[in-house]
Amino acid sequence: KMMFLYKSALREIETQMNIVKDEFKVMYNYDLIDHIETRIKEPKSIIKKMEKKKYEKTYMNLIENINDVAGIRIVCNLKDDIFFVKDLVKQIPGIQIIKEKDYITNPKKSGYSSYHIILEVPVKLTSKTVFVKCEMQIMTLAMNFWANFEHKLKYKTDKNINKKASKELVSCAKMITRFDDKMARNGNIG
Ligand code: 0O2
Repeated sequence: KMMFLYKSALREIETQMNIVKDEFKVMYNYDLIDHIETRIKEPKSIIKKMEKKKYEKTYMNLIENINDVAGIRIVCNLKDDIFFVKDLVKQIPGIQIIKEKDYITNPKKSGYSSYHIILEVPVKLTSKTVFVKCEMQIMTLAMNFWANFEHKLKYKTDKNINKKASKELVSCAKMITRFDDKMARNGNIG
C-alpha cells in the first residue's frame, strides 16, 4: 500500500514536470529540461540505507527518515537551468518543500554534483489527500553521465574502489564542472 502511494506521488510530479518541459519547448522554443527519469527505490536498497543510517527497520522510520523511496531526476542541458528549474518547482501549487541541498555550489567529496529537493506531493485519493515524500535531483546532462557511471562503479557495490580510481572520479567530476561552467558562459553569449 505504501509503494502505491510513492508510485502515485511520482506519477503526479512527473506529469507536472513534463508539462513544464513541454511548455518551454512549445511556448519559448527552449529545451529547459532535456529529460526526466523516475525510480522507486528497491526494497534491498531501502534496507541497506536504513542499516547504514542505523534506523530500526520500522515503517514509521521509513516514512519519516528515508526521503528518497520515490525519486525523480530532472536533467537539464545547462547549469543555469538547474537553478531556474528549482525556482519553478518551488512555485508549483500544492507542492511542499521539506529540505534543499545544493551540491552544485558545494559538490560532495566524491565529486557528485546536483541540486536536491525533498518535496511532499499531494496525492488525491477518493476520500482524502495524502502528502507523500519524493526526492528531486536536478542536474546537467554531463553530471547525469558522471553520476550514472560512478554509481555503477562504486555507489551500489559493497566493494571499495581503490584510492586511485576515486581520485580519478573526483578529477573527472571537476572537469565536468568546468565543462558545465564553460557551456553556461557560451550559452549566455549565444
Ligand atoms: P540510490 O541508489 O541512488 O537511491 P537525507 O537523509 O535526505 O538527508 P541522504 O539521502 O542520505 O540524505 O543523502 P544524499 O547525499 O542527499 O543522497 C541521496 C541520493 O543522492 C543518493 O541516494 C544518490 O542517488 C545520490 N547521491 C548522493 N551522493 C552520491 C554520490 O557520491 N554519487 C552518486 N552517483 N550519487 C550520489 P542513495 O540512496 O544513496 O542511492
